[in-house]
Amino acid sequence: MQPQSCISLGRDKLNQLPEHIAIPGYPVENVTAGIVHVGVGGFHRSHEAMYVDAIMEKTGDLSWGICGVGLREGDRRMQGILAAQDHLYTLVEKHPSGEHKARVIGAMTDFLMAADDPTRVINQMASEDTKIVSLTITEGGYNFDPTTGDFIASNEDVQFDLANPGAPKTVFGFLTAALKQRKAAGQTPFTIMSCDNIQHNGDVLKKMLLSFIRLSDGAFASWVEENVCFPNSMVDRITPATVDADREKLQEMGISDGWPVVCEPFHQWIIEDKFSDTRPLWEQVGAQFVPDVAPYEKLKLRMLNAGHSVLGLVGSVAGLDTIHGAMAEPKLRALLSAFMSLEVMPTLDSVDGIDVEDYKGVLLSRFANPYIKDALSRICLESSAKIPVFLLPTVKDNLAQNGHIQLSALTIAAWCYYSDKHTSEDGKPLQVQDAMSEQLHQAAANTGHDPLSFVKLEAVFGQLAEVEAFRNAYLPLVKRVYNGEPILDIATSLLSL
Ligand code: CS2
Repeated sequence: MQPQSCISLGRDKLNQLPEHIAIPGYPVENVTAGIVHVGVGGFHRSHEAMYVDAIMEKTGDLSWGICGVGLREGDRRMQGILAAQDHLYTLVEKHPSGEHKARVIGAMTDFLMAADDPTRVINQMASEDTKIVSLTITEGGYNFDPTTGDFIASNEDVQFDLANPGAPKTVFGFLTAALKQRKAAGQTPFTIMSCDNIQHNGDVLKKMLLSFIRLSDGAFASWVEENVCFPNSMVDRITPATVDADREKLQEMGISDGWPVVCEPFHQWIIEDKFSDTRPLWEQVGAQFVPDVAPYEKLKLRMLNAGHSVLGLVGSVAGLDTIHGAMAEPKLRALLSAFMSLEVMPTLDSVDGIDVEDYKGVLLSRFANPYIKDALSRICLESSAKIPVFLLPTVKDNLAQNGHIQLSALTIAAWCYYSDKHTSEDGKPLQVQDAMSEQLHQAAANTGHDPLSFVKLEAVFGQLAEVEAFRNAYLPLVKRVYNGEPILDIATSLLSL
């Protein structure tokens, strides 16, 4: 039940909130949108929107607000809830000490559902006030073939957009329509900024968008290529899915918020300083602008994201539920630590100002924060889009330099078991949410007849199954997992070799 002193979040109630909840010091009603963001999930709200809120607080320049856009029907619930609270929401940082720091974020001006009014979304992007269109559309949203890196032109929605350029469905259709308007009006185009966990995320986005545009208009593609900037960036902040307990905790703190965001205190944003037009001075609130983001991206994707996948896949098969729970299991923590040191670190490039050993130490303590309660199910969802980006590049580099691959191979064997059985080794049901779940399941279910069946799935693994050194590492491990040897014992045996 809502305690009497609990205030429902809304612009006119901000001043009534208890003191321990920080509120914007700027007039939220005066914020105007300079950014359109596609894919408003927890991560966007804990990261870019937080930086926007911070820069508005610091400088008083209120022209960098964010108009959110939802492309998927699944976004409608959040859109409705945020609209009802004037697009305000609470960001709760959970510190390892147990302290919860709450702040209302005033960065968002609006949230449009693209399917309801595609023209409005196109016009919003095309408006001269929009300097940046940013995206968090997940690794799978870029529509590239993970083995060739090429744009998948046969995708149904892509074909739809080619036939219906005025009412598109994909992000590529919207960006194209809006950029065409900007060009026709003789205006400077907006910057297109990817905030997804993909190596060279800006370059990949540029390649995909240009491939899409070339399908209908080669000359316009050349204009986009010459005039639009797509900065690469490394984004980082662990943001678990919001659960009811988070809403209840906020009610105890005196605020009723339909969809708060919870996250760790740590945040990092490293951006290539390459913008088509002006940009917020995010360096004044902790972001770092650098000429080359690649080594930072590589470090983060291979250490943090792949580290998460190791804990997620091996931990789920071992019957664990959360990242901090996995870290509390000494065998799994040792596996993760060895994975980072033996398999990832030898493939990294040196990064200015970062000591990789220190980076690893910080990561291990971030993962161990017991208040974050990051579910392994969140980590494991859409693994078919994540593993080729997070883990397989490390395996390929190690194969090329005769490096260590066993711990990666064990993680892939765990993923095979997970995809086949949809349960942990002790029979606990595991949630499977993956665009390729059917193909993964079929390939994995054939392991009894052909132990390489899972890794022969070329759409995910390319030609990996043909590499002898990989087969030699993987085969005994997948057999041991299927023979019922506890996965954490297998991990331990690999570490003591
Ligand atoms: C996670 C990321 O989705 C995943 O598998 O590794 O969401 C991770 O928590 C963020 O990238 C942290 O910055």
